[in-house]
Amino acid sequence: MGPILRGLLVALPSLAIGLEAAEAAALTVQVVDRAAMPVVDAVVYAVPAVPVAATKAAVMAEIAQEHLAFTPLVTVVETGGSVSFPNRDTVRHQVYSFSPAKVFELKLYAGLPATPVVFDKAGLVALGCNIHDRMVAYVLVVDTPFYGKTVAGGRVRLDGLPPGEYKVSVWSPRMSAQATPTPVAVTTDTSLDTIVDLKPAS
Ligand SMILES: [Cu+2]
Repeated sequence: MGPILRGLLVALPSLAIGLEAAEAAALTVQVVDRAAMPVVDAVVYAVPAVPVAATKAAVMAEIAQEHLAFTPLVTVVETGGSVSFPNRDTVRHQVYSFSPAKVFELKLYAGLPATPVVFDKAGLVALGCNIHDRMVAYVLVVDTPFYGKTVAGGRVRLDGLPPGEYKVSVWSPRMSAQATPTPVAVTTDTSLDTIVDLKPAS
């Protein structure tokens, strides 16, 4: 066996390991409160230390108005994402936000407004309706394609994360304070448990 071939055989295993490590991983996060009860409908998002190219097509989010309420209460979009606001009630609504991340107003309307609203700045946007004071909803605009909302068990699975360092954040309107993002090194499929402080039930 010549020296060149021997060198190749030695190099091959390490090359294979290198390829494996580059595969995308999943991050599963469980969110519980101080009483260890699962928190559902919490937004979980992982911001990579090194920005990644878009891995999925942008989806148009929808916040409907039904029975004089916004549905869903919480929506998360990547920065630059759009949201449509179909009105499925028989009364008209006037949707607005005064939040610094997105100030806008949809003049009194019925049906589907012609253009969706683009959320081009990261941050929390609180929505209201000028006609119905009790209507409230939130759009959390995040600088990452890796986000989701917790379901039963307080769990959410974020897929397709390239290996690397991430800062994982949790947000819910039920939380009493903004939690500090948790640094997480993702190499293979990874799990993270987080505890959040909730506002007292009213
Ligand atoms: Cu309204």
